[in-house]
Amino acid sequence: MAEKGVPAGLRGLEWELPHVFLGLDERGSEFAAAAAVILPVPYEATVSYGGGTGAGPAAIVDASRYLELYDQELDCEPAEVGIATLPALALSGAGGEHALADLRRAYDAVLDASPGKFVIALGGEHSLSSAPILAWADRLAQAGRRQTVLQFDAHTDLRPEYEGSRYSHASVMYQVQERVNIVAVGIRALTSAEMTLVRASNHLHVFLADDIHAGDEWQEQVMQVLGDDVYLSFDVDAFAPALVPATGTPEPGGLQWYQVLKLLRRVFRERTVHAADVVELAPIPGMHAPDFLVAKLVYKLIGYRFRNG
Ligand SMILES: [Mn+2]
Repeated sequence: MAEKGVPAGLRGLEWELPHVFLGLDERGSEFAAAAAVILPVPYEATVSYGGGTGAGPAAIVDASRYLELYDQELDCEPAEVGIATLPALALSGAGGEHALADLRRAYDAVLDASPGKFVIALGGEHSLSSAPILAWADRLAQAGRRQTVLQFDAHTDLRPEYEGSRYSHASVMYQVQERVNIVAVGIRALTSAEMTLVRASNHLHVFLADDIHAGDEWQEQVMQVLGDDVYLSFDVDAFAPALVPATGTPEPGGLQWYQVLKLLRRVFRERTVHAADVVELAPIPGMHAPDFLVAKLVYKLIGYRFRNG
C-alpha cells in the first residue's frame, strides 16, 4: 500500500506501511479530506526525572501502524473519516518561553488551515499543552465562551514555577488556570500548596485517584463540573504504571484502560471536545505495549469524536 513516491514500475513490490498515523495510504491520510489531524510535537526541555518524551510522537505513530482499523466497540472503522499526519514540528531550542511562542504560532496556523478538523497534538512533555489550550481559550473567548480543560494526569501541574522555570511541565496548568476551568482526573501526586490552591478555587476541580478507586460516583461528578467546550489534555501517566511504565514520573495507583474509555466516550457524546493532546510518553526501547496503548488511545479519541453513535 505504501506507494507514495514509488515509481509505477515498482508498485508491485511489498513496501512497509507509510510512517503516518495508522499507516494509512495517500487517500486515507490526505490533509484536505481528513476529519482528524495528527500534529507531532517532539518537545522535551524541562523533564525533571526520567527523560525521553521527545521520542514519544514517533513511537506513537510507529505503533499505530499495527492497530486494527476496525473498532469493535463502535462497530466501524473510524479511520474512514480520514486522518492526516503532519510532519513533526521543530521548535526553538532557545528555552521554554521561545519554544512555546513558536508552538503557539504554529498551532494557530494549523487551526487556521484546519477549519472543522479535530487536531490531536502528540507530545513531548506536558508543558507544550499551554499553547493549544490558550489558542482555544482565545478563540472561544471571542464567542463569549469559557473553555474547560479535561486533564488526565497523575499530577495537578499547578506549581507557579518548578526548578526555576514557569514553563516547566510541572507548571503547565498554573500557566493557564486564570483563563480556563480545569477538571483534573487521576491525580495522586501534588504539593500541599497545590491542594490549597485547588480548595480555594471554584474553577479548579480535582478527582483524586484515591477516590476514583473507591467507587463509581466520580464519573457523574466529573460530568457535573465539565463545561460545554472541552479541550482534552491527556498525560499518559494518568494510567497505572503497570500499563504505561514508559513515562517520566510513573506514580503508583492510576487509571485502568476501560475506566478511561468509559469516561471519554461519555464526554465526547455529551460535550464538544474541540481538540486534544496526548503527552509524556517516554518510550522504553524494546517495550512496545505502552506505545501501542497510547496509539490506540489516540485512535479511540478519533472514533469517539466522529463515530460515537
Ligand atoms: Mn503528569
